[in-house]
Amino acid sequence: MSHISLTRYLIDEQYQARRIQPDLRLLIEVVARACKAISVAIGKGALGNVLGSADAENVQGEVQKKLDVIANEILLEANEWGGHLAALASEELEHPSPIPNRYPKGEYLLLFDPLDGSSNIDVNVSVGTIFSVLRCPEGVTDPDESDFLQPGTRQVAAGYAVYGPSTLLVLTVGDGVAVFTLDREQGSFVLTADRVQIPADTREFAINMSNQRWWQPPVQRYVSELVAGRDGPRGVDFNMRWVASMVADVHRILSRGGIFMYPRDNKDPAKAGRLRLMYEANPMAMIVEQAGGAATDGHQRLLDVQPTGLHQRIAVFLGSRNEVERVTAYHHEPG
Ligand code: AFP
Repeated sequence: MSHISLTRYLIDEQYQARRIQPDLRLLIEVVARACKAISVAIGKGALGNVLGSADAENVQGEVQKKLDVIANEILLEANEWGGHLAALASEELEHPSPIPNRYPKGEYLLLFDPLDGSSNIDVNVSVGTIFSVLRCPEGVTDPDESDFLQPGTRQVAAGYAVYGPSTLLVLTVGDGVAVFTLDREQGSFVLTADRVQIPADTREFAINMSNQRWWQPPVQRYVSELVAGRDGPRGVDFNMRWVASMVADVHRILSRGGIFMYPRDNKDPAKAGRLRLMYEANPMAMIVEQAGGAATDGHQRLLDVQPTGLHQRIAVFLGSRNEVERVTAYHHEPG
């Protein structure tokens, strides 16, 4: 079966579905090319002097891995000169990065987590890159952080690359979810699945159980029912997976269903959760909804949340619609 390329898919979305503008097509192709370069760097492993700590901390106060820095630099360099962006933001940078004055500017804002799951990189477990695309507000030529603070419903595109046994690019421009596999011989992403759908029901959940004692009551109830299995109120057994790379857990759910949870917990009451809204939760929520799933923060639809900070954290429940709706309903019950 001859697979169409990412470029052909984007051309069809531009001319047939009339869903995207040329600059957005260029943006996505640039990000895909950067993900190919990141995949090559990761693939070298210990042979490429890319593993281990970078002996530096990022804005989150987390020790950076060398590949966090490498992936961030690849994405920044690839995107600054093309003329498609007004500015970009990264998990690794405290403030948005402006487009240098020597380059033309465009109408889009790009946000990304350059290397998600970096605590897994040194043990050879799948990691990824997550990205989100917004429009720069009309008439704004030098966007600042406030121009990025748009709800997830304003995203014009979202995607992730997962660097696993194969390297995949998963993308939505609002017309369903497409999966591209990197053909390493050709050096190009080719379409291997389109209009992916997440089953509404599942018997598989993903959560870091070691935080259980700090969960709030609705999550305690929901997970204990899953663990009780056929002997409990659900009447069936469930399985658990936790890769601790969001891209890997979300891709499994996109592929066969499931529910992914990173709730807020009382371990650090000041933190609203671990995952970041703008460049982890929102892009994944757009993808999951485009695939027929659901995504909430336990109380409301994630894509409706009005951001208050570029690096704000939020609780995440996403995946098979019926399970996300159940655990969200538990948050709305009294007591
Ligand atoms: P790192 O990038 O620091 O490894 O964090 C990955 C992540 O943001 C997300 O990809 C995982 O789902 C989650 O954190 C794992 O968190 P725990 O290590 O607390 O399970």
